[in-house]
Parts: sequence; structure tokens; C-alpha cells
Amino acid sequence: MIDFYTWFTPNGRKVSIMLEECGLDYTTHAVNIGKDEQFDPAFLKISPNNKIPAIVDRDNGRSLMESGAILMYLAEKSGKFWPQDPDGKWKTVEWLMFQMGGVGPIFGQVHHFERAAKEDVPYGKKRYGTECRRLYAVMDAHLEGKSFFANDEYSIADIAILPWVARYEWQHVDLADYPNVKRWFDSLMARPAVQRGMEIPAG
Ligand SMILES: N[C@@H](CCC(=O)N[C@@H](CS)C(=O)NCC(=O)O)C(=O)O
Repeated sequence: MIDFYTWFTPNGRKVSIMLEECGLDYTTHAVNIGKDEQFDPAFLKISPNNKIPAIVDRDNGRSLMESGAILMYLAEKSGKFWPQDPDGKWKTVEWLMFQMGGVGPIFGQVHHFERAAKEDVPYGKKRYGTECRRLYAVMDAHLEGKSFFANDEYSIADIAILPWVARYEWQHVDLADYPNVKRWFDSLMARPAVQRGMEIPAG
């Protein structure tokens, strides 16, 4: 049984999609980051960087923060979505890290400057919007003739990128401009486990 700490964000949804895809037993704990619940001392023991998502695996008492690490842990625990032959393994890590180091931080800044900033900052919008569209172009070129990011097999790399692309409207991105990304996105969004994962936390 996994205790899963999350909120309504792409980083949280990477993990809820993975839990649903793997069919692992879990209990969701909503951490309202709008009310600073991530600074609760009990939560900081699990997630010392005061961010969701985080998990505690009740089977062994292990706690983990950082969505990329959690995805690798759950893949190893379930034996799913992380091929272990050297080529598949490292291609998956490569595109997972592309998400962790590129898509996540840059799209997150786009969301901030487009929706949350208390003042209009054209420079921030332009800088991160340009980089966001460059990343879409990289993904689109990579997905040409492929169904998935790594070794043409559904993996934690796809699961990591998907909830960020799902907010394309927040990014003022038209997926029709990136047809390979759109094809990939539509096929993954048709998966029942993805649809369930995108609804967590519920309510
Ligand atoms: N690199 C981290 C980023 C996690 C992250 O940025 N979480 C945000 C929500 S998406 C958060 O909890 N923010 C609260 C805060 O910074 O105080 C991961 O991938 O897990």
C-alpha cells in the first residue's frame, strides 16, 4: 500500500497516472499547496523540499519525494513501464530527464507568467513561451514515426511528459502545430488509467 501526497498539478498527476497504470494499491492525501500545507512539519519529514508529489510505501516504510524518482521507484516495484535492457532503460531515463530538467521547469514558468504572476511581465512570458515552443518542436521531431518517447514502448518517460502537455491551453499552444505530439497525446489520453489518473485528487 502506497500513501500518495499530491495536489491538482502536472507533477502530481505523473504519479497518479503511474499508480493507476500499475494497478498498485494507494491512498491519496491531498496537500493544498495554495494553503501552504506543504510546509506542515509532518509533510516536511516525507518531502523535505516542501513540494508534492511524495509517497510513503507502507510495505517497507520508504518515503520518496521528486516525481522522477517516484516514477522510477514505482516502475521497479511493479516491473512495469521501464524496460531493463540497456538500450530501453537508458532511452527511458534520457526522456524522463528531458521532462524533469526541461519540460517541467520551463512549462511551469509559462504557467506562472501566463496565469499566476501578480504583475504582467512580458519578458518572462516571451522567454519561457519561446523555450516552451522550442521544446514542443523537439518533441514533435522526436515523435515522427514513433508512438512513444523511448524505444517505441509506453514508459515512465511518456507518463512524465503527458500531464504537462495536457495543459497546452495554459501555454497558448495549438497542438495542431505539432501533429506528432498531438497524435501521441490523443492516443495516451484514450487510456482509461490515464483518464483516472488525471482526475486525482478527486473533487
Ligand atoms: N522537481 C519536483 C517539482 C515538484 C513541484 O514543483 N511541486 C509543486 C507543485 S507542481 C509544489 O509542490 N509547489 C509547492 C511549493 O513550491 O511550495 C518534482 O518533479 O517532483
